[in-house]
Amino acid sequence: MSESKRKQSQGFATRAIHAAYDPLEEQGALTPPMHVTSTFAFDSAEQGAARFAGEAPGHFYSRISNPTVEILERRMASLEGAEAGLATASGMGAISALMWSLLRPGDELITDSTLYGCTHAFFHHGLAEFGIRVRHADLSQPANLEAIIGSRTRMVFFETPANPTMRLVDISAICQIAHRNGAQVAVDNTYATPVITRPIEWGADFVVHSATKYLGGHGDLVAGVLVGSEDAIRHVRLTGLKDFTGAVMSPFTAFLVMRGLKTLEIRMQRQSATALEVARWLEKQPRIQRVHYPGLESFPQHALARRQMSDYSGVIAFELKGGLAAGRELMNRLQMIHRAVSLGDAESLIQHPASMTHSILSPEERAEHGISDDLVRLSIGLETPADILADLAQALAGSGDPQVERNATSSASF
Ligand code: 3LM
Repeated sequence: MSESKRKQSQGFATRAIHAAYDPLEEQGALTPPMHVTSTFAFDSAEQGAARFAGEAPGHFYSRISNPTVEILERRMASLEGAEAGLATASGMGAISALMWSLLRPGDELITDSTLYGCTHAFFHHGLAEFGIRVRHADLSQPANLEAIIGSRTRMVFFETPANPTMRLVDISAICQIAHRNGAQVAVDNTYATPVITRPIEWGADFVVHSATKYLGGHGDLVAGVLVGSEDAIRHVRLTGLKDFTGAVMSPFTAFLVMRGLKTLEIRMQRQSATALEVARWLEKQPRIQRVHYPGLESFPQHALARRQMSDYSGVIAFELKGGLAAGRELMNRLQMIHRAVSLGDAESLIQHPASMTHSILSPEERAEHGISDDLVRLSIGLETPADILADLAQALAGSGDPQVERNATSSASF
């Protein structure tokens, strides 16, 4: 078997550790060296000109490409099953570089009605100001896309699972409708990661990530990744990234994300297993109104989850009886689980979407997008599962500790 054939057939975890890097080409250094440099010297003026013209390979300035960042880009392309990758300064950097590169005034973008708050703001309060028509529909029902897609629709964008409601979108069904109408599809795969869902395999043209979350996995960086076809990624690199946003990833961040990727598969397996256990437990608690987790048999799209996801990820959304006040009380009583936004870290994190990650939406927008004031989001970490359950149990029961009581009744944290 040839070297390249052997590498293509390697398993996910192997590629997450080895893809796109050979230590023997770097003096045996097991870990890819960090190329901490802004610029690259040329052999000759002619070589520099050829690199600028795209006629010769090689780096020339780290806002366009960097050898350390390139290893991560190629590794992520391998993991997502895409031709090429692009690393960015944040998840928002990846989404904005993509959209600024591909959309023109007069084009239409159709998004799912449930999106991360800042993505929603960028589309509906940002792009819409620049002559791009932005419309949204509940894409968990593909017929809704069929009803509004038109000749001006250039791009369809959604998250699956969606932040924060965990609602799923059938990637294959949406791609078929979009492609039939000449539109491309971009999927935000932050929640599932390529361990669980690989949207390109279901027909998507682009995948974006907030690498801040599971890919990095340790809550110590902000980063983004975009993957797609070779030609499209080159276009985004040379326009959206180089000229329009400049939202480039540093080599140090690339080093940290690659360190995270080495354990991505086992972290996703562990976090998914713990989340399923916690979701099942929460569902049985009398004070819990409803649990939204794709792995539960009660989840309305459980059949789609089983088809499209190989596991169910580590995020659970739920509502308590007693609404917002009860959710606030639960959050304030927790002793180990941190009250914090973001997700996918080793630490379990809990947050309140309406007043935190989705506070940029107006109350009317939140209502329209299915984000109730009662919803609480829990990102399951890598702690011992029994300790996560114990913390939730004591918080739900009420500890009676006067300090905790004070925290529980304080409104300061909202
Ligand atoms: C959050 N989310 O807590 P960055 N796409 C998805 C996301 O969840 C996010 C982004 C893109 C959260 C961040 S809220 C102030 C903290 C599905 C981020 C944006 O630019 O890397 O943060 O990614 O849900």
